[in-house]
Amino acid sequence: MKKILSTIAMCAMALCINAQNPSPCGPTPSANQLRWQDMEMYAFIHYSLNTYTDQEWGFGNEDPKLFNPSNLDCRQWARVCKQAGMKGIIFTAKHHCGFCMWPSKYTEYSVKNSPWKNGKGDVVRELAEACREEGLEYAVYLSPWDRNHPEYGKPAYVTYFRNQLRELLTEYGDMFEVWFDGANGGDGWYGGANERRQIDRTTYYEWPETYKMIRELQPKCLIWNDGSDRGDLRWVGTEAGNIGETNWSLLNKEGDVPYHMLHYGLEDGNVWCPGETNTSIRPGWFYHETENENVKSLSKLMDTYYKSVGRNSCLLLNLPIAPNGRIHPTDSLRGIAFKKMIDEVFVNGECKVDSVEFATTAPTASESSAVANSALYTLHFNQPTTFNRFVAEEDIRYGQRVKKFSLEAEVDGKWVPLKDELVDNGDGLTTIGHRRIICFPKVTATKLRFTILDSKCEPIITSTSVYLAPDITQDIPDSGEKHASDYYIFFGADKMMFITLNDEANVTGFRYLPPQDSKEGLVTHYRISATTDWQKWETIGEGEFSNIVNNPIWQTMRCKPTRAKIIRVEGLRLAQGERMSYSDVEVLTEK
Ligand code: FUL
Repeated sequence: MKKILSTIAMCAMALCINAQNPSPCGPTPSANQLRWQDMEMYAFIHYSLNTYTDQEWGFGNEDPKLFNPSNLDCRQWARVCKQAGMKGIIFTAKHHCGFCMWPSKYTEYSVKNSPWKNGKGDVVRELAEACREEGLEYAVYLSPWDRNHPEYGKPAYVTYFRNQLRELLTEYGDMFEVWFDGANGGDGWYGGANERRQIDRTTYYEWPETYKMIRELQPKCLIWNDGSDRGDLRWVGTEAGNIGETNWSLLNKEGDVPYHMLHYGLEDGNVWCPGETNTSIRPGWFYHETENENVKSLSKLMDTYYKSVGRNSCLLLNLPIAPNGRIHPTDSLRGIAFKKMIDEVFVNGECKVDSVEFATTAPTASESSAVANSALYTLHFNQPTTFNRFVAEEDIRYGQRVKKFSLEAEVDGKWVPLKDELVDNGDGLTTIGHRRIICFPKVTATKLRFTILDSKCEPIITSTSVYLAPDITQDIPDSGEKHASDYYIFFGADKMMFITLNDEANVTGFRYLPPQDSKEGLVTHYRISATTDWQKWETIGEGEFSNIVNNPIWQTMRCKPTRAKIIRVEGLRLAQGERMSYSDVEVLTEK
């Protein structure tokens, strides 16, 4: 059966609901998950005592008096986020250090004991109000791990955690999401105990009870949980800002979720659990002055957009707050430029499609086993048209169906196959879901053939469209995390590395770039010592590289200037394996 759909004036085609009265195919999204998927982009905001101690993870004993921003302005945050195309904000109400950004009545470790507004301030309230004023959705991150709380690890802490959550759920208006970070590193201050506490992530927090409370108090709130109990949304297995090109919004209700399930979903999963892609506009989640030159470039942000929103996910983009209480101008300008570029492609760059021809059975589907669930859409252009992006959308209300498709452009009378240029292996033409964007080099064609080769059930495509994305010119280059060093490096033992400098110098710090392709040998806890003569060693730093497993970026340790010719790096704890490894190291010296 073939039919020609009527010509549509503008090119983006909202079309082709070919299934009449469709019935669901496998698990389907809840109303909350559907609403969430349409948000597409929203902001994370990381702000806490870490902002004043230059850390990624506070230990839990940092002084609340450090919290005294000169110019805290949640309206500036909300305005910037809105202009950057963000539909909402998720705020770190409490990070791992346990410091509460609202005056919780259950702890003294909060803004109420800071000099800011003489202890009368409430950042959560100011932000919730600013979001409402700007028409943004609002949400919180509440770290289950609390390195300050004396009872952490015992049942009393779980009650405390739930009490805090109840405050947040009841006193600040509607929340669209609640984010329960899965990091449970162990070490902490814990009211002075200063020890390592391990918990059983599957039982300790009694999540089912907590979920019940959330559903009762805020029925529209989505639960993000990196812990054992399945929430409404899943982590994507990396903080680098990309999800798999094959991305099923499904998982199994029970059982472990290893990296490949987080990243690609599970084709035959029995619950709907879409992936939320979280990443920061800077290398770290919190503000560090040393990263002012490392704010992601426009092309890096566009790449992130294609690899998240363009792969059936939503993008949760972090904008940290600087010590003065505002988003740094570099980040806000970059965020706004990012939104402008998205519009440049998907609003101004839309190409006119003159008609779409549709056939339920694709002639080219013969290689596929599921010919019955194939389909062919041919987009016709009256004029040869140049484009480099293709977008397809499924009606996910009835489940996610498409497993494999192809794309071919008719150029000078010949069909030329297209592939996703952002994918290293294969053509990347697999799942679609809510929205799939395929990027390829510019092509000038009179027709584009979109063939669904395999689908779980009859495919329901709601839209197909093509765009011409402009080249990104005058981009600020990604200032590059890679730094090639030319020291003489050798291992004295499996967990001991020596770095010899060309000349003796005043050493002021050490930087470590962990292995990028695996966790094998990655150093989480270190001791660094220095010497001029191999005889007298001085320890110049000892501690943890916070969050290095999930976010393997350059780590910086600073120390008082120390004369040295040789640096010794001891890997006190490794994430995995017995031999420490690195991608690069750097010794910081006085100029
Ligand atoms: C991680 C945390 O440990 C980081 O500090 C950050 O909050 C990130 C979003 O999640 O797991």
